[in-house]
Amino acid sequence: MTVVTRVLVLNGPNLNRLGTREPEVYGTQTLEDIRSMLAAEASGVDIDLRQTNDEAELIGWLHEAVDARTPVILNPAAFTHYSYALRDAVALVTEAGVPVIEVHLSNPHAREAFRHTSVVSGVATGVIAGFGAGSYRLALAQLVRGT
Ligand code: CA2
Repeated sequence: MTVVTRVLVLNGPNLNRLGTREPEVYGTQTLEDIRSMLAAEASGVDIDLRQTNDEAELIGWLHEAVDARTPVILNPAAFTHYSYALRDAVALVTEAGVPVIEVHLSNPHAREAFRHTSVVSGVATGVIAGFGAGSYRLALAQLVRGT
């Protein structure tokens, strides 16, 4: 069994605004709150949480993950629904045997029709959605403990 010492927690567009609006959909926690919660739960695991509004930067981080064989928790935000470039980058990582767990704060299937499609899910290792910041916690537990 591989011991996980570092996890990349990658977040897509607009998630830097988390905690500032639509708390009924996304909760009140900021990304920094989520980072500290994950770090507190997994001592000995380096939680490298990043956010970008730039598709190319997000893809570059996935290339970094495959090169370093670092497991990934990914909230692709709106890229989820249409970015084939992001899908291809996720496939590069998972096909190399490095896990990528797709997470969502909300449950996209309970929302507008355009959110019902994820072009990423088919190449992700797994998907966790609808539990607010808990989606990230569940993903981390799976990566670190396999539970
Ligand atoms: O539920 C999720 O985590 C989403 O990935 C969030 C995306 C949305 O496009 C996906 O369908 C589902 C939206 C991220 C925008 O985040 C904000 C949060 C609070 C305030 C403003 C933006």
